[in-house]
Amino acid sequence: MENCIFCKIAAGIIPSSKVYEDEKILAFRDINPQAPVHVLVIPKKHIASVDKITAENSSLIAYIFENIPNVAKIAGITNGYRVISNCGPDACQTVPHLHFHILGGAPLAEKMA
Ligand code: DGP
Repeated sequence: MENCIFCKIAAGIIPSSKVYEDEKILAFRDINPQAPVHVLVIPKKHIASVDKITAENSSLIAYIFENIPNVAKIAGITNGYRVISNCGPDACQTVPHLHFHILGGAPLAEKMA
């Protein structure tokens, strides 16, 4: 999708620090890490947010989750992690391309909001 920063990262137009890539998904390090390990996992196909998950695209979401344990392992996480997806303005979603934050590498805050 034109002017989508994560579509450009998925296409290799904008460089990223890649952790894992295959034909369907890309995992790369967040530019503004909020934990010692902070990786974003995205579908290469543009989906705007969790709010746009449907029966037609949910197999891709399942595929992302099937791969998250491996992404966390490759990223060096050994003692647990948090998976977050901000959806919409109240959740402070800043990039309107579905992404799952994987945060770990140290004990995280107990509160999520
Ligand atoms: P969210 O607020 O959930 O939409 O998170 C978007 C995240 O994307 C935020 O933590 C910073 C990250 N980010 C934004 N632009 C770039 C970029 O160009 N490269 C990388 N690696 N991360 C980015």
